[in-house]
Amino acid sequence: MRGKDNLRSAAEVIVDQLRVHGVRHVFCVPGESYLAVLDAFHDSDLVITVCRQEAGACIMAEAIGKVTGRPGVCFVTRGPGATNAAHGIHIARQDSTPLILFVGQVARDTREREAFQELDYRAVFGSMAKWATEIDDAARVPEIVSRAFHTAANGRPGPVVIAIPEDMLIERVAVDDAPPFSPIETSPGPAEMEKFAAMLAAARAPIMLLGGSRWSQAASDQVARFAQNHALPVCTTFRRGHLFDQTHPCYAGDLGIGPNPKLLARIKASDLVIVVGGRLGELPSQRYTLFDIPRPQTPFVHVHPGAEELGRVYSAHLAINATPTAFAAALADLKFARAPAGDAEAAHADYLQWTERPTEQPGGVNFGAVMVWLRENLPADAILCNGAGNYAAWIHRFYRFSRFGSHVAPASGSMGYGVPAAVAMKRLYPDRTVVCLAGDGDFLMNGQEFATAVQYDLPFTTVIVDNGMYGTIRMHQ
Ligand SMILES: Cc1ncc(C[n+]2csc(CCOP(=O)(O)OP(=O)(O)O)c2C)c(N)n1
Ligand SMILES: [Mg+2]
Repeated sequence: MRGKDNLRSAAEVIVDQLRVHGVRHVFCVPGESYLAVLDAFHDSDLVITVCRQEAGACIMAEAIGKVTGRPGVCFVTRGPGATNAAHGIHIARQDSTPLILFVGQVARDTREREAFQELDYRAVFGSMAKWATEIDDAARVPEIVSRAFHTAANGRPGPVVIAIPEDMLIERVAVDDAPPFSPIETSPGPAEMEKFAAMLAAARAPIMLLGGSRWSQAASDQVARFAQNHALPVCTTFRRGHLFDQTHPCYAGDLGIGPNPKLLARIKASDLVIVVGGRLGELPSQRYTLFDIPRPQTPFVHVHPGAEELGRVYSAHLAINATPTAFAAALADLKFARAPAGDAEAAHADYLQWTERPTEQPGGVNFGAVMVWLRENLPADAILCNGAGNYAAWIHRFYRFSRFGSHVAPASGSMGYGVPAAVAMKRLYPDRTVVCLAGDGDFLMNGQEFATAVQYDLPFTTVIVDNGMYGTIRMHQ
């Protein structure tokens, strides 16, 4: 996109960096604060989705980050655009999703006068984003955007916010593109894997809990093979059911809200807990009651890609700073003096018994039966998207996810997620079946993105569980 003078506007440099770093999809709501970027979009081959509201746009980008492991990208205008987009930033933070939000900013010579729609994004997003910054110098666009990709995707992934002053965007500069980024794998050391093997070999009743991000289909398959070889029961934590094939004979169930009491009993009776990828936050830990803090009573292995998460809540007997992908790959090389053996068969039988048939429900519609129908009729690679509400309990209990990325939903428990996530999934995977499941309250929080789906001809099915109330809150009351 260089002119004859070999110069590019900063906006063009930004768009070129997106291309360099492998971005294909950008979600946005336009704003006069970043017109130069809109012009640069026009001349690029990026696939742009113009959304109805910034919360929807940012959630779409977050959903892309969730299933690809590479930062989703969103552009919004300053002030109200940025505060609307905060919805998606908070989800990316809690869900450990790589995401980059670009926010238009007032011109540099008007800053700090509280100019039109001005906000200090470092302050506003300081505690919500993994990094919040502003680009002052057009020549540093490649450096800062490159750092944003690395920061968003490495270690424990999260959201990055970059403010881009409108006058900076039109400056013309001669700069080189940054080299393409790729997420950095953190691998477990041989000594750690040896210790892990010894702990597993000594255990009579081990259980593995999968969560967090930085997974892939290959990693999920590697864990499944390892589990099968050692009869190791594997459960998934809240909203991470797609990390393990739930039809696999080692699948022990979903550890979230209202889990199978037999699964809880099994975890409490286990003599080795192996947490891979997740933080074991408030919901899967059953409000932090499952394990003692800081030192769990049960031998506890914690594998996490973010070093700062190890020891933050749980002081594990063995902490391994590794991505789930690298840890899963290392499992195949483990050597055991005595083959470990778990009780996967009984654990899976408990799971099947808990989920086989929908429970009796009052009223004309049994949502459990709807989920059982969906699990029997949807293709295995169908993608289910949802937000928050009591209705989601039936998804977790009765659906059987079998592929990585087939459940796209917020571990942060944010309403309004399903519709924008479904738009993003259909945009990313036009040939796959996408189903949005939403409560009546949930649907209307970002339901306007239905218009985006229609505009871009993105057909997906939405099932609205209409009980005429914010049922979750009624329940708590
Ligand atoms: C953005 C957001 N706002 C508010 C809440 C609090 N909240 C959690 S569930 C819920 C009600 C959901 O209602 P609905 O979507 O109709 O589902 P139901 O519980 O009735 O099945 C509310 C208000 C939330 N989780 N997220
Ligand atoms: Mg409702």
